[in-house]
Amino acid sequence: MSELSGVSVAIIGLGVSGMAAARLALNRGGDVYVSDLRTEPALAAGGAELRTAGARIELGGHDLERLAGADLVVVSPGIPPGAPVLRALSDRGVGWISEPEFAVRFFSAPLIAVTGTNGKTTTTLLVAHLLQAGGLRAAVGGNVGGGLAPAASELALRRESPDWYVLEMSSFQLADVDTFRPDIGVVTNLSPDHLDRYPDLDAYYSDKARILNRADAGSVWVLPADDAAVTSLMAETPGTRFFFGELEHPGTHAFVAESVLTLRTDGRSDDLVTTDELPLLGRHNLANALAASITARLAGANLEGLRSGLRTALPLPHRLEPVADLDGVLWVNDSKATNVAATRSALQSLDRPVVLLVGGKDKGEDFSRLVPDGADVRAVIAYGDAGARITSESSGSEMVAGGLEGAVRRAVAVARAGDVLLLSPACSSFDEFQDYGERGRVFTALARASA
Ligand code: UMA
Repeated sequence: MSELSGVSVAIIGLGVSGMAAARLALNRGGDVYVSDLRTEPALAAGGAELRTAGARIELGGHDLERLAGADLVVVSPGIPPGAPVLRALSDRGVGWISEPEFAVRFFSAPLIAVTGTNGKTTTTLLVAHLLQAGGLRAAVGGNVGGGLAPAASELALRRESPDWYVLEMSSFQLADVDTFRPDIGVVTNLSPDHLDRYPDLDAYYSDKARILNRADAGSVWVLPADDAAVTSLMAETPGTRFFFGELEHPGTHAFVAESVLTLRTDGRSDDLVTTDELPLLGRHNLANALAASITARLAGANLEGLRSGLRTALPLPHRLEPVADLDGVLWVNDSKATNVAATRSALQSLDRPVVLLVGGKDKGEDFSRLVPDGADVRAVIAYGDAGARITSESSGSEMVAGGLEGAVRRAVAVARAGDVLLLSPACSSFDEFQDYGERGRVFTALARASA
C-alpha cells in the first residue's frame, strides 16, 4: 500500500508509539524521519530496525529544519506539550498530530474510544473481551501500555481487519487530534488529575473534550449517569447518549438491580450476571463493567456473549487483583497503589473487612488520612522504609520488621475467614524491589506458598 508515497513524515519520539507510527508510515510508503532526545541502546536497536526499513533516524536531538519541512509531523503522546521542540515548532507556525490521530487515518473498521480519568484501561480491555465473547473481532490498543496492548499504529498494520477497533485514549493522546471521530465514545468519569502537566483543571478537561471535536448526529456516547463534570463537558455535544450507573433510574441504560447487572435498551430489560459472578473486585469495577457491557451491546455483541464475557473477565495485574483464596481469606494484590489516594480508594471500594499491608519507600506523603472514614479495617500492618512514619501518623497501625515477607506473616496471623488480605502499599517499592510489578509478583508467590 502506498497512501503515503511521496509524503515526508517526521515522527517525534522513538518510544512505543513513535516506533509503531514509524513502522506504519514506512509500510504505507512514506519518507520517514524519526528523532528522539535520548540515545540509549534500547532506542538505538529500534532505530536500527527502522533505518534498515528506509527511515532516517536521529538520536540525541531534533532537527528543527527537517521537522518544519515535513508534510506531516507526528508527535508521541509521551512528549509533554511544553517540550522545547513543540514550542519551537509552534513559534514557526508548524502544526502536528498525535500518534493515535495518525493511526486512525488507516483504520478499516469502526472505532470505540474510551477516555476518562480512572478505569480507562479496565474498561477498554473489558469492551474488547466482551466483543470477542459476543462473537465479534476486536483490535484493542492505545494508552493501555504495560505490554497488555499495542499502540494504535500497530493495530493499523495488522493484515486482518477487525469488526471494531477499541482504543484507550489518555488526555495526552487526545491533545493533538484532528479528524479523530469515534463511532462510540466512552467517558468513564472525570476528576482532577495530571495537574503536573496542565496549568489548571479546565486545560485538562479541554484536552479530554477533544474526543468530541468531530461529534455529529450519528455519534454514540456512553457516559456515567451521575458525574457532573462529564455532564457539563458533554452538554452541547450532538449524538445519542447512553448512561451507566450503579443505581437504577429511568434514564439509566446499564445499572445494578437487586445485585444483577442489567441493561435496558429499546424498552426491554436484560439481566446479565450477578455482582458475585463478576471476577473483578471493587465498586469502581462495577461501574467499569456496566460501561463496557452497554458499549459492547451497542456495538452488536450478543447477550449470551456478554454474560460469558463478564464471568471470565480478567482483573488487571497489580490493581485490586485477587490472587488466592485461602481458608476464606481473599488475598488481593494492589501493588500499583503507590500513593495514599490509591490505597484509600481501594479501601473504599471493598465491602469486606480488610487486613492492610502498607509500606515501602517513603515519598513524604501524609499518612494520617490513609484509612477513609467508614472503611472496615481489621488491622493496618506497616513495613519497610516508610513503616515507622506510617505507624506514628496512622492510628491503630502496627510496624513489623522483615520487609514485605515479615508483614505478610503477621497479616496471616491476624486475618480471619471472610477478610481480604490486601497489599495496597501507598508507597513506591524501590526500598525492597525493582518496581511495583516485582513487589506484586513476590506477594502473589507468598500467597501461593501459603496454600
Ligand atoms: N522525547 C523526545 N523529545 C522530547 C521529549 C521526549 O524525543 O522533547 C522522547 C523520549 O525520550 C521518549 C519518547 O519521546 O523516548 C516518548 O516515549 P514514551 O515511551 O515516554 O511515550 P510514548 O511512546 O508516546 O507512549 C505513549 C503513552 N505514554 C504516555 O503518554 C506518557 C503510553 O501510555 C502508551 O502505552 C503509548 O503511548 C502507546 O499508545 C503509558 C502511560 O503511562 C501506559 N500513559 C499515561 C497514563 O496512563 O497515565 C498517560
